[in-house]
Amino acid sequence: MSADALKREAAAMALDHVEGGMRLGLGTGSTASWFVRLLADKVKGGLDVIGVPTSEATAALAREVGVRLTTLDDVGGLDLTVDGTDEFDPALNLVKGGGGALLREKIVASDSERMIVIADDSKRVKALGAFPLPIEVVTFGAGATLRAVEKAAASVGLSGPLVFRSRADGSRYVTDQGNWIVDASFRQISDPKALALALSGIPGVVEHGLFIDLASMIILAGAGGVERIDP
Ligand code: ABF
Repeated sequence: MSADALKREAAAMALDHVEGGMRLGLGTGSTASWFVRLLADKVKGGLDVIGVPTSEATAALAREVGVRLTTLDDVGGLDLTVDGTDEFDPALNLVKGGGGALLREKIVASDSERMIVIADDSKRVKALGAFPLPIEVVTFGAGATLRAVEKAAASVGLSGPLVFRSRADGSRYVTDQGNWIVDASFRQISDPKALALALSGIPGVVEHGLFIDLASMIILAGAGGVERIDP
């Protein structure tokens, strides 16, 4: 089965956890896009839900397929967020942000009662870090922020190249919030909580892609079928 078919399988299983009247966080990325599309089919069949998108891309997709949208300000908290991930470890710590939406994704996930992560089995790792950690930084003094990130990483025994994410045309990638992203290749992050703490204290760092204690469960699609992984 192709990776895309696996992503669709995981997204379909997540729908089993959606009930009428729910306020949903709508994730970003190709797996989360399957969830939005399949959710729209249920909406056409009469399911009454409302969603808060985690990116402009997801907002556009939701509008295209007919999923009703609102904002975190207006909805007063979310029942469930369904989102993808770049990596997850045995403790269900996540690395997210490959799609550039980590800031809104973390805000939405943090304002949800539950977060279901949908993934194909390529995202499962013993330790986070093979996927470069996205770190969202303000554009002012970004050079100084990078030096501070290097120091913070070193304080927890990590080092590795820090690269500003760029677009295909070579220009700086800019997030929906107008910030830049640094991809940090730490290779193996043995203590994600310690790194998250060290990064969160840096003035120019808006957010990082370590999602600690946010995932309520993983729905994982692999060659052997779809399985639910709980903390
Ligand atoms: C998004 O899903 C991002 O945080 C993450 O990078 C992406 C995973 O992408 P995909 O589902 O396309 O593999 O939430």
